[in-house]
Amino acid sequence: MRKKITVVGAGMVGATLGQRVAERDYADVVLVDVIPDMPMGKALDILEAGPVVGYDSLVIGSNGYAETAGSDIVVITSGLARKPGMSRDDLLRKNQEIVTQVVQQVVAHSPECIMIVVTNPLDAMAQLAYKVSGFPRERVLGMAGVLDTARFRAFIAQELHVSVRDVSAYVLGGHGDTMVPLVRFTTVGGIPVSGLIPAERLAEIVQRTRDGGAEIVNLLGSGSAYYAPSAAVAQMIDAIVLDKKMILPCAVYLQGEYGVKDLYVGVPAKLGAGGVEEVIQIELTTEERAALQKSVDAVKELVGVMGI
Ligand code: TXD
Repeated sequence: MRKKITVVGAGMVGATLGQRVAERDYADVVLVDVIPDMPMGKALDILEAGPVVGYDSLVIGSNGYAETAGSDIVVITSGLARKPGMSRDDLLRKNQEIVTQVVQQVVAHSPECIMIVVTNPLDAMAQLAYKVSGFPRERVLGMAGVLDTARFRAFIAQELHVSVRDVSAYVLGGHGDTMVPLVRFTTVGGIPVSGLIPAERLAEIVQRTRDGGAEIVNLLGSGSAYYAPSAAVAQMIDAIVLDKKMILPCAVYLQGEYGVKDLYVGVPAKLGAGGVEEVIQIELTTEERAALQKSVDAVKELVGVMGI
């Protein structure tokens, strides 16, 4: 049986993800959106690329959830995108409403699915999806760390004129201004980056990573990043569908790990067929711990405002 992957929100991230998943040729794809006919149009367009690109994935669009029934993975991208000058947190209330309604539908139609949340503010929306779904934490995770890490890796690779494949990096914490790039665990061909890039320059690269989302928003003029975000979600889906046991930074509901309880925070996690199979714990320095705490406090505040 082919897997079924539903993407709720057929906007920029959702539709691009639909294309990326269809091209993997290991699952059928359902795109759901509230805009009449739009998801059907995008789905048909992706389906019609199959003969040229060489995939047999079925791609269906819908304004409802009947077609999503029994999905193995559901990705939630529905919501409003950030506009220039708008913070992630401004989106909070509207997206809280949207995500609550969507999760209720998802649970009703695919009670066994693994949910990947993408809608911003990411960590708070993941927490909302977890609470509304009643799923175990293994089956509700958020995408942010893979994207943040990808940005960090891309900038380091450019700086050193090396392949992005040679750069490994970790980013902990919440998605946004409080993310914590772990320079200590960032290596180029196995060599710690701190020995390759002067500290001052490295600090600039870290800051650019933190502002990575805003940099794209400002350049685009309308909408926000979607090529790299959809690539990041697709990698998480690969890890789950192919049971790869990949260690990827994801937003996970912590239950004591890193000294954090009952909160979604970005941490390295092992992803496989069961979803989040393990939270990887790293010993942090005092400074890193303080930076992570700032991040935790920011998520706590949002979650408090949302009353969840
Ligand atoms: O790292 C990350 N987590 C992120 C998050 C990286 C990139 C984008 N990030 C966030 O994802 C962004 O801030 C937004 O909250 C979401 C989706 O971003 P995208 O750029 O795809 O936004 P679009 O193009 O506006 O698409 C959102 C779609 C749009 O077509 C709406 O009609 C639809 O969501 N929408 C709904 N679909 C289904 N059901 C409901 N209720 C609904 N409401 C809106």
